[in-house]
Amino acid sequence: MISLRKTRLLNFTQLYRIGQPYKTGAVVLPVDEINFTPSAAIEGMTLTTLDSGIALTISLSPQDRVYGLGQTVGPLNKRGKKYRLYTTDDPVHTPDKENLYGSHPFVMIGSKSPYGLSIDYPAEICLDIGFTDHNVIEITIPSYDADIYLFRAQGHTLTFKDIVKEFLLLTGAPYVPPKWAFGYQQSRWSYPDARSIAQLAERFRKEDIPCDAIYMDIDYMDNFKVFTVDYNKFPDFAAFTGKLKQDGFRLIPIIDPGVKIQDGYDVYEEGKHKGFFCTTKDGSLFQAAVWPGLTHLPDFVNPDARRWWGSLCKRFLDMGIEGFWLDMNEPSIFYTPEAMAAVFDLVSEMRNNPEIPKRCLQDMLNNLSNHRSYFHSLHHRTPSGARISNDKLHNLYGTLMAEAVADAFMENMPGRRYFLLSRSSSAGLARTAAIWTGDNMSWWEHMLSNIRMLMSLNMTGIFYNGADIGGFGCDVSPELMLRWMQLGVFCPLCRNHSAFGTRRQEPWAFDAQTLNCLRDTIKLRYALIPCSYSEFMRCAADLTPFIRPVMFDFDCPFDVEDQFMYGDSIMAAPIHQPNATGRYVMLPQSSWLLCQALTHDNWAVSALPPGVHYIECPLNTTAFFIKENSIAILSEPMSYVGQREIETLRAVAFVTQTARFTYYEDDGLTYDYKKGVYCTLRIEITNTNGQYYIK
Ligand code: MIG
Repeated sequence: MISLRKTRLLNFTQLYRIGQPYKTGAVVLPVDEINFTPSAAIEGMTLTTLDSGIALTISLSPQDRVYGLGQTVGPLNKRGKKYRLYTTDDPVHTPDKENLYGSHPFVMIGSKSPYGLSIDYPAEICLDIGFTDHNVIEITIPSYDADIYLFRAQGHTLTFKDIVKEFLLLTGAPYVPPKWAFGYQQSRWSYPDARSIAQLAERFRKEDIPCDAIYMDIDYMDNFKVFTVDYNKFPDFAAFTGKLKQDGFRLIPIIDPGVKIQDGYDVYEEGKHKGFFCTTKDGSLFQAAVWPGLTHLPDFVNPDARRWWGSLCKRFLDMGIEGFWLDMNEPSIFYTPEAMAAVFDLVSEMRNNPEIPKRCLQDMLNNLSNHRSYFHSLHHRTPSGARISNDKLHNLYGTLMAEAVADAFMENMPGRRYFLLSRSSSAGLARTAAIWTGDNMSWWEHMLSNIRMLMSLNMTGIFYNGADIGGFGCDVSPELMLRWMQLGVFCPLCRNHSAFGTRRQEPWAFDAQTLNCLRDTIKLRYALIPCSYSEFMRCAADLTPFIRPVMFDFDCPFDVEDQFMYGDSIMAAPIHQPNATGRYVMLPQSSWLLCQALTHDNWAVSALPPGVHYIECPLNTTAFFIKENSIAILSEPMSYVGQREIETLRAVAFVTQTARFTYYEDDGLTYDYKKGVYCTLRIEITNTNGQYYIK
């Protein structure tokens, strides 16, 4: 018999505690100090004890939608698929995949009166959401210890937005990046040295393409040794960082967790000496092969190891770095020495025994990366000193790494906002960092994935996120690049990144016409920053998803998964299909102003009534909508955020009665806004019989 207790929290949360759950840190409320009362059942679901854990069964009505889960492949409405929340480095995001880099066990279920469910558990959770049986959700957890949060109001109807807000009250307010993070960002695996980065920066200014950040992928390091800079490539890194910052560019180096095993390498020596690396069950150091060759993985579960990692980050902060991207933190393991030895054994055996099918070797090689057995044998030390297998708290690794780095920023740049992207994430990451969605491909299908993940990630509190624009793997066509950049106008993180060996993706890597259109598109993004930033900051304070399904705001006759609200005034409807010169859109409830932007200040606008419409959108046009009685605010685009003071704001409004917008501005760099240091400008436009009044 498992122990089940319950309590009430916040406005409409019920916490069901099964056994003695591991303290994941996902929840910011002090739930351990609460008095629980015994419970016989979890309201609205069946709890079953299995041989190796528990199962929760929930029935679905035909019209129920299921939203959430943060970063997964597949539809926005999660119904009809199986998911496995176990963070993994899987670079091929095909529809069959059940897990990616993040784990966000939070779903909202329903249609007219939805309720929410969040599971606080640090390792594998399997969800069969109407896959085996269309009308049943079955969730299995391989443990007898977990916290189940139910968000369900008694006596009144909740909206999806209410539930997200309650979830964020529970897990913490979303991470807010510095304002420059709303600019365009350029990346590539890799810009290897100071010279190539300087040329890149110069080219942006020469081409008159705004840009705020340049990424440094793994090749900046000396032999992939984390926290080193190859000084042959960067003779004076601090001076280089400073010079770029003067020109309006932030440099963002990548940080991988694996520490190269090499005598004399200080990070390795110190980590080993202080016992900060993960071990095997018997306490010997665990070896994982990643980019540097054989490495040890830092034990981020240990708070002292986290502080140590933070102190290493300081080396970069002292050289002017204000942002990092954290890669490989699922954690990713290419192979272990033991697994490789087994490959060699098989190869020798095959030499002697031609009967062994070649497929055996093929299978073995295919299963080499991130084999589940590695995470069983990888061990951490909990704060109480006990050894625990990574498999039991697997999903926390990336989030704990991000926390270590965030703490270093907060300690060393007190009061200043930092920029932090993590690839892996779990509940709780949303308050310390942002994510990019990993290794997508230059496929049209992945634009649609990008759109859906924007919304699902916003539901879990990761408001600031984005995919590699243009696609990471494979070669991009100019058309796909351009359409994706048009989507990028409405992605909080607007970063063009591509893999080693693929076609170049910088804006000038294509023909002249594509270059011109990309420039216009990026400038449109910059012109909209006053609007985007005002809305983002408001949503972050209100705990309302910045990007959300149209169904969250309106009654829709049917669901649309490829349009989204971007704040309150704007609805994006990106083109995500090849050879399209337009698309169908669904305009819910009110009339909408169709904006067809050629450049930031050359738009055709027309009002459309509610319903389904086909809209024209040639390749050189970014199309989006302004809601009836709403305002969008624009400024002249700059070469980078904060280049000049904003002197003139332009309003594009669609007013049949009264429209309001609150323009928001702060220093963009500190947390002083939390102390009230910001200014707002309330803009109101009234239409009285065709006469417009502005105040
Ligand atoms: O094994 O650092 O998702 O953005 O360019 C690949 C090289 C490692 C994966 C990241 C990608 C990055 C790449 N990394």
